[in-house]
Amino acid sequence: MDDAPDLLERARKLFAGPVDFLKSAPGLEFLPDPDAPEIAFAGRSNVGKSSLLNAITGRNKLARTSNTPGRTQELNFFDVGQPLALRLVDMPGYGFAEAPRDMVKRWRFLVNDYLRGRSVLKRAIVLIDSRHGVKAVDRDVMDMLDAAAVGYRIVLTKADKIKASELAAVLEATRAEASKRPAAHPLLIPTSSEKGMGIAEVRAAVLEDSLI
Ligand SMILES: Nc1nc2c(ncn2[C@@H]2O[C@H](COP(=O)(O)OP(=O)(O)OP(=O)(O)O)[C@@H](O)[C@H]2O)c(=O)[nH]1
Ligand SMILES: [Mg+2]
Repeated sequence: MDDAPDLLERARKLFAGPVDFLKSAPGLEFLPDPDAPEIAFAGRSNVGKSSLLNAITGRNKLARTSNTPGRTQELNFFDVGQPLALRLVDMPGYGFAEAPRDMVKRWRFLVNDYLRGRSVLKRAIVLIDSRHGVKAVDRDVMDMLDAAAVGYRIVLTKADKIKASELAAVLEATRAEASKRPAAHPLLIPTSSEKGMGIAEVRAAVLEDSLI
């Protein structure tokens, strides 16, 4: 971990530079050419994927966020750095009960097929809401990633919404789950997009993963 401060600083500089929306892909046939490393943000609807993407890029309205689950319905690609260093992918959420069944099915296939089959995907970031911990749908996605040998990091979101003692407990429980999973990174990152907690660490993790 000797290079950790260096990585934090490099990541800070990278994300302070150009970040541009590239395209929205409603299906796998619309994916951009696989010409840059990709890091994808996955997680249940409303967990805070788009908000985290905005927080790490320091841009409030880059990715659309909403109180209503199901805001993000396509794979959205964002180019980071000039020259292009990496691509962030904001994904539709899973486990969204109120959406029409066929729509949910379509998103699930899109997310799963992308995660399983994308050659330039370096790592997925699986977001877990600190208030709720790991749910059955999260386990389904992690099972799929483990089976496909796609590495992923677990990031806890909305840490500002719970007490420090509750955060410590959910971190411990989530760490115990992660340790049993072959493709999960052992280090968890607690975050708050609202308060800026853990954001520098996520930037560094994304940069590090892009270099794999
Ligand atoms: N307090 C707090 N609220 C947050 C945080 N992150 C996100 N939210 C709120 O949670 C709601 C959902 O955030 P989004 O970023 O749109 O969630 P998403 O995972 O992209 O949702 P879908 O696109 O529907 O899958 C919004 O009202 C955000 O303002 C956080 O760190 N703290
Ligand atoms: Mg979203």
